[in-house]
Amino acid sequence: MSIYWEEFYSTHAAPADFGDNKARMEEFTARHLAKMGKIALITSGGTTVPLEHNTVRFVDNFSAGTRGSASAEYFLQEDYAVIFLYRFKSLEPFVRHFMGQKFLDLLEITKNEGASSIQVKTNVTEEVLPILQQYQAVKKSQQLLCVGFTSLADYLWLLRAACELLTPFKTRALLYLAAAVSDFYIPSHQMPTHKMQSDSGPPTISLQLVPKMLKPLVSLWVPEAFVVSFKLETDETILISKARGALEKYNHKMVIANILQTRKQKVVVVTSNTVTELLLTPEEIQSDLEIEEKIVKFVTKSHAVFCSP
Ligand code: 9Z3
Repeated sequence: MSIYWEEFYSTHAAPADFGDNKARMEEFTARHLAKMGKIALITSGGTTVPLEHNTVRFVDNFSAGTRGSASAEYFLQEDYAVIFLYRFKSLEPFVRHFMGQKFLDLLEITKNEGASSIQVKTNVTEEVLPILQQYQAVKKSQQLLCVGFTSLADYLWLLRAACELLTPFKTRALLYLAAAVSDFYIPSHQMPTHKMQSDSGPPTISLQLVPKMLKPLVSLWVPEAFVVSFKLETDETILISKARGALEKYNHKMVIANILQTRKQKVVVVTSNTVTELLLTPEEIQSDLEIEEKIVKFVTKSHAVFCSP
């Protein structure tokens, strides 16, 4: 059984930090609206689906947030203001390059007259410098707002609020919906309050369909915006037909279709009258080119055509 999108919001309370995040997005959009530039809402990472109100366990998915965080950097390079709506603990723009042990491996300790100081190793300076410079420029110009979420409900509340704030940007708003949002969940009223107990035996968990928010998003929340959705499949034979089906159903501008295992090397961009394959050559992979650079170039070019009078 599936419910209508309105019912989701009337039966699932807004997250505790929703008011604060909404205020941050209001401030950001008000500032950028006056500048008359383009703005992108990028969604990134997976969503959790809690199995208990006091959540100990949840259903999750694979998404690392590479697509979203890398794309955010390329949109910033194209002079977009960016709202980056990301799953906490998934990758974030700029810092994604130096995750985990790699960060510590960039550093060395030097000693001078007994005093220790920390420096970036000379042989990696060239790697760190352009990223640090871009990060600092973006910070100074306040072109990037990162807003985190964890659960499916957190995400859906923030998504609607962000869309409503983008409405006044009209065609200058671009939505790039790269988050891997769960299709299934347990509605709030069917979830136990406390941690499920193993002495009650194995639980039977019945998941329901999440309402398709792309429908109100395109037709009601941001009707003039350039909306790009993503379609993930594991079966190559249904990928393009699924992408076409989504375009016909939701009537937005573009679907970027990808296969789980090859998503870092190849995507197919489907519009109402074109199908374009974007891929990395072995040489490009060798030289660490990212497919997101090609995707963002393609998308921003199409957005420019869409915006031009
Ligand atoms: C994607 O297809 C993204 O490209 C990935 C990126 C999630 C595969 P990573 O985060 O992976 O870099 O590890 N996102 C959308 C997937 C999705 O759930 N789409 C919905 C669907 O296919 C519709 S919006 O039905």
